[in-house]
Amino acid sequence: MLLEAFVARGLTDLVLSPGSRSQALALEAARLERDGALRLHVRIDERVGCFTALGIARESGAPVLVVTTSGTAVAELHAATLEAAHAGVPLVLLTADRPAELHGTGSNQTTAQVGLFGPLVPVIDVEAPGADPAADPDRRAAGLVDDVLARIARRPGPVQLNLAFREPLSGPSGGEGFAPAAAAPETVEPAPEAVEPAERSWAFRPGPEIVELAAVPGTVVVAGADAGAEAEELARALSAPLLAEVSSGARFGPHLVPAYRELLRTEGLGDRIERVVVFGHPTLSREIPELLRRPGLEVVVVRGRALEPFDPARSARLVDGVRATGPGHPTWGRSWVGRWVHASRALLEQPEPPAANLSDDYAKRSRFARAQLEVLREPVTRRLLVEAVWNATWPHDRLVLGASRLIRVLDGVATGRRITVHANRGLAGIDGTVATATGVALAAARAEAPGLTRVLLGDLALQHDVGALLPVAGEQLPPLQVIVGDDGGGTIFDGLEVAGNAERELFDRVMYTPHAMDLAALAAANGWEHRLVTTRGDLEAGLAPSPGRVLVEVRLAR
Ligand SMILES: Cc1ncc(C[n+]2csc(CCOP(=O)(O)OP(=O)(O)O)c2C)c(N)n1
Ligand SMILES: [Mg+2]
Repeated sequence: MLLEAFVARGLTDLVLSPGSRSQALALEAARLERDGALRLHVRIDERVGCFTALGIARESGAPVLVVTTSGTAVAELHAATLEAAHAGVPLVLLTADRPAELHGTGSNQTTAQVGLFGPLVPVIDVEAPGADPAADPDRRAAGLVDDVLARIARRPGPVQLNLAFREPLSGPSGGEGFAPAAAAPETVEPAPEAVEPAERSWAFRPGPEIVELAAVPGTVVVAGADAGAEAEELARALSAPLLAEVSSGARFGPHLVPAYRELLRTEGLGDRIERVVVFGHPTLSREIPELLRRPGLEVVVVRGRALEPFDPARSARLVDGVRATGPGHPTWGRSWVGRWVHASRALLEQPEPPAANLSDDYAKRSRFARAQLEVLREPVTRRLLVEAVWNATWPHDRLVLGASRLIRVLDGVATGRRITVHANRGLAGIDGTVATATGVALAAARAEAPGLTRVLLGDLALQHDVGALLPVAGEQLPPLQVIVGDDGGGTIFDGLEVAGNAERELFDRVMYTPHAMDLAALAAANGWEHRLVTTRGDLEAGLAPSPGRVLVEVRLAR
């Protein structure tokens, strides 16, 4: 009945891992799945499960339910839960627990689950029901659900509902434990905001503080992770260059400045900035935080879903939205934006590949053919790879980017494309990337969205999440293309100062951390198609869309 109440409020997806203490919830989930009321995803590893839930929630925008048993199972949720807390992604963690009388007695699989996730995650602790025959379980469940969803509406992110279950753990009605009669009243009474029966009562709504800004010279708009298309719109309205990260959802439009990092250090551009409007969570460059710390700068930060508004100097004006007053594109506006956009284009220009030669001269034609062949045989570079993935992604596709070096390479070169990009930049962990992408693909499949989900990550990030490659019996797993830039280890660290100072052998042992994975064997063991890409010529076929689960191994030089 608890899960039914969540379903009645519009939640559609539940990820669970098996266990004894949580059996009543699990069986209710299975029944709801059979009745077509719920999409159920079963994963043995709670860590994979929770990152999958995070991906579903990211793509669908709706909170996802996660069910675990007690003990270390709950701790496995921690990484994805912290990411969700920082990025403002809604999750409902239903963690089964032992009743109060078993705590502190050395009881099996019993630990301090309340407060486990720290101060960032609200927890509602629900004691196991007493023997009160007057308690109305349905009303109790509805009150709890309203409370959880009201908390998510106020502050998007994870909420833990810690549910104690007393033996017998499941009965003919599918278990009574989640209909708590003895719950502490202040935790189960619905908050005033919760009395909103409408579906999607959990939806994120920005606060009321909207500031009006006039277009003035020297303004730039910064779009960090999850900024959204709003940032692009405002850049046009304010006649401002748009410094949008690839994870922003705003990497497009006529004001986009892909080479923003270099230009922030360029005389006549970066040094002319007087005002910055920030959306989302910038994480991909050193230059943006440096910019925001400049003295004398006016900084307006738009609070979004993320836990912390991005304000490195602790001096920004925090608002819920920005509206432009007056006309965009005043006379100076075109030249201010134009200088940024043109300078960026010039910086990113690449030498053209040899042009087709239609000459009658055999020698000329064969020289051209040889040159072309040579180009196709070139080893894949990081830039080639990221550009190929970016350009293969269309508005109906989805791209998930891992926290490896490649997201930064892409951020330096990606030209404008209005595409759906997901990246776990709340805490920028290399963990859970494949599971997150699987969740994104699952949500897209459920919405019958066309197109393909691709995930681009490094070899260590893949190694961190091999559990997410496992096949799942009894479930239709969605098509997914996992593209691994394999440079043998963590080459992101080669760019750190320590790489030049430390002894190479020691550095490699503990930072580069070479791997010994055989990706073809890994793919075969888990039922994935394996494609190997070593040259520029292999890229197109390597990234070709297909309906299955494909692991694309792209060999990169260290
Ligand atoms: C969970 C977690 N552990 C460790 C790190 C630190 N870290 C950042 S990047 C990285 C290595 C990434 O290696 P790889 O995925 O191969 O990408 P590459 O840099 O080689 O392209 C590590 C360990 C992290 N961000 N998250
Ligand atoms: Mg690597």
